[in-house]
Amino acid sequence: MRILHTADWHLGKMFYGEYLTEEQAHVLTQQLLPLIKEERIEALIIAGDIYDRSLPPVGAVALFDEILTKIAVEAHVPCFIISGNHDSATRLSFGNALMEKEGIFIGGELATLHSPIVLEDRYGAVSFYLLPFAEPAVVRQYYSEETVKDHETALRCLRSAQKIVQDTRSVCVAHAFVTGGVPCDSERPLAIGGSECVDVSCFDGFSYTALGHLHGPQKAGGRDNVRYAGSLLKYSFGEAKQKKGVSIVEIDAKGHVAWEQIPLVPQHDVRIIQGRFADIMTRPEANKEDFLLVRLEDEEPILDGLAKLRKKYPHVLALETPNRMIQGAPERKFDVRHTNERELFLNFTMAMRDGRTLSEHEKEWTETLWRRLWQEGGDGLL
Ligand SMILES: [Mn+2]
Repeated sequence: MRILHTADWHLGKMFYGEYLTEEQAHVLTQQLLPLIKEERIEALIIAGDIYDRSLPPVGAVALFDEILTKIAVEAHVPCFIISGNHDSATRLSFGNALMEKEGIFIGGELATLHSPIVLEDRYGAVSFYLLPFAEPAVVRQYYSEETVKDHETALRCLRSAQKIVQDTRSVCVAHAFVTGGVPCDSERPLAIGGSECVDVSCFDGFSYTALGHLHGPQKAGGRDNVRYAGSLLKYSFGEAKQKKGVSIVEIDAKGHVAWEQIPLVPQHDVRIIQGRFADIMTRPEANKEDFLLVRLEDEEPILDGLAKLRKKYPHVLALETPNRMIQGAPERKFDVRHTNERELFLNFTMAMRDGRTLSEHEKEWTETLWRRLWQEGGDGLL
């Protein structure tokens, strides 16, 4: 069976004040949907965080509606969806009993999870177990299970509450932080205090586990058959170097798994560019429309830097000036009473610039200033 595993779409995500809905629509309609046919996909999995927030903006709901309809009506591929920590399980589950008839299976509310959904391919049955994200307190109360105290015990409880079908081939869909995983800047922690981690042994016995939550594509707990597909797009500048995409998973007759990661390429990439202002403004740049973080290496302040940069790069979303930042609070060893004004200025400059002294050009320039101050009667000020 060939499965397309994707996760963490975060529809309705706002990135530095810009909605990414158009970008998301582009990769979903122009790249992900065509893959279903091209790769002869027999089942699609979306492993949580469909939306970026529990009450998503209307544009995000309209996009998800369009994509789901195309999956069911045009592609005719069964689709398994679970809610993640960003979704509202109840809202995501709207109409799920009706949609099951069209092959769309949504795991959100605990009340609807009783047994796996079984699909057939030419080798026989493959069972899909949906384990949506749920707060430990919710699981403990719903199942009256006092032993549920953290995310791991909650997940084990959800798993054991499902009727197990005797089969050789099975797929688990979950939204969790498996111990040892590498997080990035755009995931919201699952637990504040206490452990958000679950051990990979929670997924023992499944042929493949399709995970959501971590936004970088990776295997979990060192196992090739327990994987994060990663998010649809880059949702922070910390992810600038990551390659986003979907996993295509093939389960053979015996339940062995092979997988391949297929990249998704957005219209506007998320990138970091670095250099001196004058250089960045004059050098040739191919993708000026990308979403950019600009790291200016200049020591001197650039007046209206962001506005000037945006004339060339319309989507500069963030600006950093690392060489102008003060690292920690420097110790001030000078004695104001026994220091003349020039030494005082030099010491102040060094304190503000992490110990770097004046360049020759700056020395010349400040010397001119001192002279002007003296000549114009500035001695009264000093
Ligand atoms: Mn997520």
